[in-house]
Parts: sequence; structure tokens; C-alpha cells
Amino acid sequence: MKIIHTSDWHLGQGFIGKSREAEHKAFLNWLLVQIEEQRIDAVIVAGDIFDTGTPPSYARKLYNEFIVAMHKVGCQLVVLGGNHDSVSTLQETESLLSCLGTRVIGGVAESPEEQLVLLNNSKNEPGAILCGIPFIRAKDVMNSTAGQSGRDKQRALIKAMEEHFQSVFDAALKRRESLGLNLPIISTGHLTTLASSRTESVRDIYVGTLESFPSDKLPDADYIALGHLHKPLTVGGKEHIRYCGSPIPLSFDELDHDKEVLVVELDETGLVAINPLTVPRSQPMHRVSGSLSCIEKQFSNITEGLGSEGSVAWVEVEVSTHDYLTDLQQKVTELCEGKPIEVIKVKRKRNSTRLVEESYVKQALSELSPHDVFQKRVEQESLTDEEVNKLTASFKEVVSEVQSSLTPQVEGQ
Ligand SMILES: [Mn+2]
Repeated sequence: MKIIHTSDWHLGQGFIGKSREAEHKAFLNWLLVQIEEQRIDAVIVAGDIFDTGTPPSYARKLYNEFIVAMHKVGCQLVVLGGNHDSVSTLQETESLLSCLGTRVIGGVAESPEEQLVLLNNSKNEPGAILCGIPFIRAKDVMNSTAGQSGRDKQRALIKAMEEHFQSVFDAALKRRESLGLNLPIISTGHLTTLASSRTESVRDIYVGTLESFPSDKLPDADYIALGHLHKPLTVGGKEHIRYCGSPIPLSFDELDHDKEVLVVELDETGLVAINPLTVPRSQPMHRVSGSLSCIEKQFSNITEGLGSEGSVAWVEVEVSTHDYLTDLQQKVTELCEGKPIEVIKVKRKRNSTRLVEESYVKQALSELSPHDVFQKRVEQESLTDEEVNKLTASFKEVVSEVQSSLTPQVEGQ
């Protein structure tokens, strides 16, 4: 059978004051075409379907319309909760959506069996068993023990998560046996595993006190569909453990790679093939840096590259200058006057290695994570890397303690 593995849609993302609605709409329309053309039997969204626990109306509408379209083409959909999703928001429509062939697993369930999904192939016969593992919150799988050190907590959490993955996988093995069919088993996960990199927009990367989950503790499934990191990655050299990445760039530092979804083929022998499909980029985005005159040249190149479609490019500008220009923002704005360019973010680069000052255009505090704010404050100090690492580690511990005491609606936003 053929599935599409995708994740981290972040529907409703507020991107430095810009809406991503048009891009998400274009992506979902494109995805529906791929589903029909490639004869896809099921789509798995491995977490972070929404950007926040209380997504704006238009984001919920996109989600609902996609589910209806999937029902029309007869393709199964499995939606797993991510750290950005609210378990209760996703679960609120769970029973309704099950009537339309969409299975929602917003959070860790009471019993492992409830997290199993039997996926059908094109002949409408069982084709695979899915272990639907959403983002795991520490309180879902363990009781916190007062007085435990950060390291002990981390160790206990890794163990509890491993047990959770294994318990759902064991339930899948049992189900396979009772069906008497030789079905491949797929697992999902929304977490950071060792040997994977991260980007600036992956906020709240820490699961409780957990920074990274060792990939060798993942179950022995035929394919593991991961979400959380926004760049496509193969984990630890194992072809069958994959991050598909987000379908649109969620920050300017995600422009260095193509966005994709993965078409995964499985049969009774297990994994057959994995083929990435590159998602077309509907919103031009660029990062430019250098002196003001150099930036002016790059603006012209961007304008030429746009063609006559009437689209406006979103640009992040990093100006390197030795002088302190108080009107930097104004100067950059003048450079793009009359051009189909919108400068979203202006950074100042004082010397070649260190960013001394950053100015954000219309960026609200609510768009920053506590970690972003902390990082910005630290950048104002002259500290050694070691000092920064120490401070950041302590800060993370404090934040995770605070977050683990918050309600699920507030957590992870
Ligand atoms: Mn995400």
C-alpha cells in the first residue's frame, strides 16, 4: 500500500505579522492532486497540524475542508497531535471526523489498543497497522518524583517514553496475530531524536526535561514516520526512520532545503520504497545580507526572478555596516521602494561573526518562545560560548519545570 507521510503543517501560523493561509491552501490543493495521481491509500500527519492550541477560524476551516476532500477521494487520514497542538482542541471533533474516514489521536490514550489504526489498501483490505504515537507529555507517561535531579528526570522520561512506544507496538503485534495477516507495522512519533539537527522555528523542542530521545529506543517497526523537525532527515543512517519536514518554510532559516512529503510504499514483506515529493513554493521568500549597496543589487535580482506573476517576495535583510545607522530600517525600506519586495525582518550585523543588534518588523512578544526572548537577551552580553551554554541549560531547566506545571492548553505554545 502507498501512504504519504507529512507533518508540521502549523496551520494558522502567525509569521512576523504575515498570514500563511494562501500558502497552506496551495499546499493542501497540491497534496490532493498528488493523492489522486499517485493513488495514495492513506495520509499520516505526524503532529503539529495547527500552530497553536487555539487556531484561528480560517485554519480550522482549511483543516475541515481538507478532511471533507479526503473523504470524497476515499483516502484515509490519520492526524496525530504535536507539541503545538492542544489535545482537547483536536479531540473535540474526533468522533465527528471518524465518520469521514479521519482518525484523530490527539494525545496519549488510556490503553495502547486505542492508539492503533488499521490502514486499508486500494482493495479495501487491511494493508498495514499503524501505531499512532502523538507528542508525549511527561505527565502522560510518568509521575514526577519530587527532589529528582534534572538528569534523573530525563532518564526516567526516556524510559517511560520507550515503554509507551513499545506497549503500542506490542499491541500492534497482537492485533496482527489475531488478524492472521502478514501486515507491515508503521509507528509515528513527534519528538527530537539523537543525531538530528534543529532550526530556529522549532520552538519548545524539549519534551519536559528531555532534549533528545535516542533513536535506538524506537520500536522495531517497518517504517517510523516522525514529526517535529522541519527539515527532511533520515535518522541515524536508518532509511526507515524519517522526518519528512514541514511543507512550507516556517522561518527564514528553513530556506536552505526543499520542502517535501514522503510517499512510502509497504507490502507484506515490509518497506518497499520511499519517494520524496517536492512541495512547490507558492510564496517567494529570500534572505539577503551584506552592505546596503550589495543588498540593493540582491533586491534587483529578486525582482527579476519574480517574473510577471504579481507576487511579492518576503525578505529577511541582514545589513553589515561599521557605522551605527539609526535609520537603518528607513534606508532598507527606501531600497525596496517600487519593487515587489516586502522586508519582513531587518538584522544588523556589526562585524563578520557577531550579531549585535536585531530589529524585528512588527514582531509581537507572543510570537516568541521564552527561549527566543532569553537568547536575545544573552546576545546583548559579551559572554564566552561556555558561559552561554551553561546559562541556557539552567534556563531550559527552569522553563521546563514551569511548563510541566501548566495545563495542556497553555503548554508548548
Ligand atoms: Mn513543528
